Amino acid sequence: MRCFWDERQRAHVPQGEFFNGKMHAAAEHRGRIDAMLDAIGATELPDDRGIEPLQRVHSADYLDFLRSAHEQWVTAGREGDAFPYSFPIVRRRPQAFDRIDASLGYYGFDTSSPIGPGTWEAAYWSAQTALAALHATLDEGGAFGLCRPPGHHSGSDYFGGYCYLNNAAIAAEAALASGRERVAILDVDYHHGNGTQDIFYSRSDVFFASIHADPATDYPFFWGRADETGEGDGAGANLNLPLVRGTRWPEYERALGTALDGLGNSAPDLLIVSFGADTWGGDPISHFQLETADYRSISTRIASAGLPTLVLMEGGYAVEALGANVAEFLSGF
Ligand code: OKP
Ligand code: ZN
Repeated sequence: MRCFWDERQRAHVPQGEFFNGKMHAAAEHRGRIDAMLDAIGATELPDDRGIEPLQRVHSADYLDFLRSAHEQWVTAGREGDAFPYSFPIVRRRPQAFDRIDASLGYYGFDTSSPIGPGTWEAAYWSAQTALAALHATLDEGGAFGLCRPPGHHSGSDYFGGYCYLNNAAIAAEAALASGRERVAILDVDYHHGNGTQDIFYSRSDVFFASIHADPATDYPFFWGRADETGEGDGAGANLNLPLVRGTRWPEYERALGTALDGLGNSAPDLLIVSFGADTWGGDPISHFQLETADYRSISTRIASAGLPTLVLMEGGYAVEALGANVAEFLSGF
């Protein structure tokens, strides 16, 4: 399986994240990259397909914000990473902002996702990596994009959950733009892919299925319940399968069967897998109990759907096992 990766994805160097009332070392750090690169071997560089594929998913004002946010932060006299700290709890309306503080809270939904001087560059090349792997998949039936930063928590006009650009959504839109009629996205990260869900919630051409920790107990808390099934044209095209903390392979396998049946019924031309290895038992921020060998079982089941399949990296924070878990997952294809 061809693997894509660009060294410019290292430019995002989060200085920390805020939760439980204090700063912690960033879970989504560059050590993850080396763990994965060591395990998967040779990678290829993405081409630069420009901003247009990003614009199919993200609003122009959000892209302008993301590109300039850290510079605005510095101009405002701040040091270190730009962090949101005040959020519009009431429903938002479009408005112009003069303060970077306001923009950060408007476009960001948590305090885990700092914007540093290299965040735009890294997120841009993470998205280009997804696009390169998409085109390899369209040509050859499958590929892996080592996306970092990840993407599935980012919506059309928001960042959060270590995600700034939604790589899976950008790949899905590019596939549609190049003539595919229907795409399915299967999200097997531990956390619900709220950004991807939001982007396609009222669309019938992109089916979204997600297996994740129940938002009753886990981040991102405000999305991911089973009764979120899509709306308008997208009614029935969103399938959430929340699972309890402590989930092991037997229960996971049942949910995977349900997800594959659901997305199979949508008759997609292409499957995009948002893959997180944070379902592993030893993950430092997550609470499922999958084992390394289970990743091959998951991917074997996915591969048996017989669809062209693009795998994109999302989370996975146990650096000591990340390489093995990713390699095990890819081995099933
Ligand atoms: C990103 B992905 C830790 C709080 C951190 C952010 C989690 C982001 C997960 N207790 N919250 O889906 O792997
Ligand atoms: Zn995750």
